[in-house]
Amino acid sequence: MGRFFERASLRLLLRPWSAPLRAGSGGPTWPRERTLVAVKPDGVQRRLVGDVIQRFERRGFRLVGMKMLQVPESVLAEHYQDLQGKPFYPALIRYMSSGPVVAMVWEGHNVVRTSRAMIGDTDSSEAAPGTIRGDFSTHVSRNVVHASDSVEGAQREIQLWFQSSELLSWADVDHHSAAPV
Ligand code: DAT
Ligand code: MG
Repeated sequence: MGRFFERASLRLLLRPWSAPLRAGSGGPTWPRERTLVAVKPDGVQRRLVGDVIQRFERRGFRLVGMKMLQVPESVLAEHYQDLQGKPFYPALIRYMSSGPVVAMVWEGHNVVRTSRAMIGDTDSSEAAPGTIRGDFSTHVSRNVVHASDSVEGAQREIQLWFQSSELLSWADVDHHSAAPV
């Protein structure tokens, strides 16, 4: 019996993060979608980190990784590889490496698509009020926040920015009925 539980919990620990999560017995299954969100240097300097986190928490997403870092240019070059050759690329790399960034991994149903809606249009002047960029940014080159734009892109970016040991899987506990320790 003990062996069984040992093996079961080992399986749980070793499950890759992209594997489907079974919610309760007979409940629905869905992939644990994750995305990379980063508060850019202008967002950190303007004290907007808390606001960004609050929006994702209130929406109901699960924070599974977070760190503050000065992003190396080599990481930014890979992160923005599709934009190499654009006239604004050198300025983008200079700006993104100019100060600390707060990088997060958020998890939840359709988190990639929903977080793109939450951050708003790339061009701040097109970003709807109520979105992060629509509320806090006036120029495309200082648009406060990054969020991955596809599920495949998110997987690539998360692997680029985070070690797997920096990502924590956790489950909700019913704190009202849990016995105090
Ligand atoms: P997003 O950040 O919405 O995914 P993107 O991937 O097209 O947008 O571009 C990455 C970043 O590059 C964007 O957040 C800000 C900068 N950028 C994009 N277009 C720009 C432009 N026309 N002028 C200056 N910076 C730009
Ligand atoms: Mg992008």
